[in-house]
Amino acid sequence: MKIIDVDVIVCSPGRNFVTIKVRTDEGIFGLGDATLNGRELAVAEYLRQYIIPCLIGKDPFDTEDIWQYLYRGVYWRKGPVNMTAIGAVDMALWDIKGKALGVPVYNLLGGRSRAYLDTYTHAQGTDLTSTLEEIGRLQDLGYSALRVQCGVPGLDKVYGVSSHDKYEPAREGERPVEEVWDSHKYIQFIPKLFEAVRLEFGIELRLLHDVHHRLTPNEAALVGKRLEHFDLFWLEDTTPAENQDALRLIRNSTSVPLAIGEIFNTVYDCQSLIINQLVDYIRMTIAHGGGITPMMKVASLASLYQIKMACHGPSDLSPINLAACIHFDTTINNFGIQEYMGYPAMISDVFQISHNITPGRIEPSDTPGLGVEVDLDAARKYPYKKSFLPVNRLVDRTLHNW
Ligand code: CS2
Ligand code: MG
Repeated sequence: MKIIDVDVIVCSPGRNFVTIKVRTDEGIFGLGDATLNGRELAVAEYLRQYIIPCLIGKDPFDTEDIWQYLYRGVYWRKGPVNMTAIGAVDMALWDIKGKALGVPVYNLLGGRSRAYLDTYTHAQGTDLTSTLEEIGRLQDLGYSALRVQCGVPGLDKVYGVSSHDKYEPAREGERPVEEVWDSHKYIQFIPKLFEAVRLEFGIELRLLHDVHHRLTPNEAALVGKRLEHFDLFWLEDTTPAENQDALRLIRNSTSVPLAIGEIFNTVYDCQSLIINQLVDYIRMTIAHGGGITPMMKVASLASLYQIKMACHGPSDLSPINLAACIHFDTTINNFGIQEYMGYPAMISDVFQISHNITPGRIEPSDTPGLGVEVDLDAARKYPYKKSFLPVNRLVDRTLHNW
């Protein structure tokens, strides 16, 4: 079998997605998600100019060699644009292999390690009362694991609490909006939030929280200690992800479970975190981390240290990335939990997923390949809309991490 052509489709059914369709001389095609929120066209053009010409004529079954060719053969390794492009190609090739052999991708990776996947979704509110209401609503729907984010008194807008809907805040426009942040106000408020949640809902609910890279190591250690007796499932991205050593200080100060990794692109970004056992969950994104091929290797390394994989699965990645997560999660032994936020309703005009998704749980289907369909005619009805993630500043306008 040979690759003969690759389409790059940029569409915006509720938000921007970049999709690739790898075509073969046998008529079988594979789908990959090349979405990088707020930088979509960079990946699309990188694929068109530099990656696709190198794929023509290659055998799509050679996933390992093609991955090495695209990663090591480039010399300028790593980087989110590059790794997202490689990730999309890798997903699409596994999709082709599965379809050609008539098996779901998880059967090519190691088969089923579990009957279903546990998921968590996002609970958010602008204040304590509305956050508690939202948790109650989601619990009634059947969710037993929730990421809880709440507006902080004195701050106009915080990460994870969307003003318009539940989806990630990439906003249309020619430049990013700016938000204002104050770590002190946040640190004072967050223990009160989890105290109220435990008082209202008891200890059964699995609770997660995302700090979104905003604290210093010492501030993160303090928050971790103050949250310890609320028994969190994890505390995510406490400090900027570039400094792996920061996790050592946090780890030595608190037993709160730590999760990190959504902006990592390669195993080298978490190598020292894993071998020094500084975290409990690796949250790499399959699309941004170079695809299924390298993620299997990350999972193997993490498994040596009882560290679990909990892939990033926000709504700013398409259902193709979600499907890649589902196959990966189904097969690895060290699966933690899968993030699932849901999608804007109109997404189903373009993407149809075969897996059975219910509140708190995903059952993988045995459809050959990844189990996702894309309607290209429908995609054309939703043209790309330039959008950016916000930029964050302190009250005195010093730039801070968003
Ligand atoms: C978030 C992400 O899902 C998460 O845990 O941290 O949604 C992140 O903000 C977005 O993917 C950014 O595009
Ligand atoms: Mg996160």
